[in-house]
Amino acid sequence: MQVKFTVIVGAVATLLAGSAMAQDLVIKIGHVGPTSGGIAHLGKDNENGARMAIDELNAKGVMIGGKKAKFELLAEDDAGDPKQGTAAAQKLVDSKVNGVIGHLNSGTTIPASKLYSDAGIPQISPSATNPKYTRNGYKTAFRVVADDVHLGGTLGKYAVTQVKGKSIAIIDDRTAYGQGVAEEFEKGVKAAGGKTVGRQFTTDKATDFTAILTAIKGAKPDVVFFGGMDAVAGPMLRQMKQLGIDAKFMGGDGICSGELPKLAAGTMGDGQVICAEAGGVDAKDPAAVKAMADFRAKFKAKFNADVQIYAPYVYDATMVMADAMVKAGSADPAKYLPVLAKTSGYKGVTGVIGFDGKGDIKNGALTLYTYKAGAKESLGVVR
Ligand code: ABU
Repeated sequence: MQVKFTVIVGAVATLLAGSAMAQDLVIKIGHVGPTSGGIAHLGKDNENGARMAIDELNAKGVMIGGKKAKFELLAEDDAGDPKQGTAAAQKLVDSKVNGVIGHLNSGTTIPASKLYSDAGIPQISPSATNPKYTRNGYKTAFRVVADDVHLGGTLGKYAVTQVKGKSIAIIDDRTAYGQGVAEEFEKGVKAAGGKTVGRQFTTDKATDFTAILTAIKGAKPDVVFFGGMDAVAGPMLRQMKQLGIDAKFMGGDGICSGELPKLAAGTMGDGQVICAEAGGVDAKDPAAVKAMADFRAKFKAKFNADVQIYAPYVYDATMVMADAMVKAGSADPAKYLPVLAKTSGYKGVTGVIGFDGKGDIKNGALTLYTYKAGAKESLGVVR
């Protein structure tokens, strides 16, 4: 009799546990970045930022609308290619994801944003800086970083007023990001009264820059600005050294990685490179500095890798999306999207996050960096 009773109690407990599990709310978060190709190290950095947020949310046991949320990461590789970007986006739309974090590149983020908008799926890019992304009128498009108008314009002014560049050459890789940030940089140089002496173009897959660097050398620049990513900037720096071009080298967030010194194979002079991350925390705010330092330490412990550029922004973007779901009491995109759009004063590891009417971060920061002895060194935060 006792044995029978124990079996029945056990069966009821199993049924109850099963029913509780069935009550869990499964929330699919898509992430897209280039985890293959020349900037796979940046794509993996971003993807790990999302993984860290998802693992923490699940460990915390977040409740949404009275149900325990179980977050699942659907990670896609777009190789930084616009066509693969839209294919990855379609796959996530077909999988009925609740939201998307990504993509990494402007050239993939912009075309993908139409698909997410058509499907009503909120998208937060942690790193795409081309202004067009949030200027297409899509209510589903958000970003947690400053844009290229801010980034390129500030760097252009800095090249003239701080670096004291007298003859500034500009190269870009013809991508949505590279071309856009170079154009904004040129506007910034001109607005500050500076002079540009050469404009050259390459691609995001090129490895030989002899022809364009030789043309630039003839113009005797004291600053070379490159609109593009670190995988191209590194070999370009090597070839500048080989050709005897002794100029400062500037770029936007795409070159501002921990990997750049390795990609340049030790050819970067101390203080030669100046770049800007499209975000950052103010050194005068010790709590914010500590939060970022703690994030970097946790990231290193979890993935045995240092943050490259945007992992903390991906982490914050994922957390902001989850926060909107909690506040809305729903992971249904139609229900939490209006709450996400009203995000204001969210304290993340990358600073305070709120969105303006376009979906851009309000009061976005930039952090200027240089490299000394192969390590990134902050030159300060500007807004
Ligand atoms: N913002 C630099 C890297 C990503 C992009 O905008 O293409």
